[in-house]
Amino acid sequence: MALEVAGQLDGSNLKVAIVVGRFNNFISERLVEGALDCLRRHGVAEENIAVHWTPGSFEIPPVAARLAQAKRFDTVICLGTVIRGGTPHFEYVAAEVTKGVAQIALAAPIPVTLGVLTCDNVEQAIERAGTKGGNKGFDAALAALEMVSLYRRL
Ligand code: INI
Repeated sequence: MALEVAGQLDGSNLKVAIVVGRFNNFISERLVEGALDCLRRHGVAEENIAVHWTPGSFEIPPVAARLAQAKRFDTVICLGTVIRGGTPHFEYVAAEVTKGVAQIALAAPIPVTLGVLTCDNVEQAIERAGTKGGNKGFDAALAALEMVSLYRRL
């Protein structure tokens, strides 16, 4: 019988940092609500959750990097909303935030998860922020809880 190693979803006693870009606030706030809903429902205490707001998604990685090294949290959840506009700006912001969070996640001693939407239009973003596509903030929080548990079993 092979050894199977997988994480559990128990948030009690965990300290959780959320980093969220304020840009496209209407959507990003829904992602935060989804993440908070997930954390509360899995036993994370209100006083153990800290939400950090950045101006936009581009600024998420430097804040997440500091939080991931701060030894004050068990996991960092990155949330933001990047929506394509009429210029290539979207491509740069989307690439930097996803690449940046991935690099931090590889180097950090704690799990760092990605709930940053990269959408072609507002409708796609709404779909993923609490309507028919679920809530990617909730999903990123759930992944964070599972990864904390998994790291402790490695
Ligand atoms: N930031 C976002 O979070 N989403 C976007 O869609 C976006 N667009 O498309 O411009 C965006 N830009 C701001 C960027 O994240 C920085 O805050 C800004 O460039 C200042 O450094």
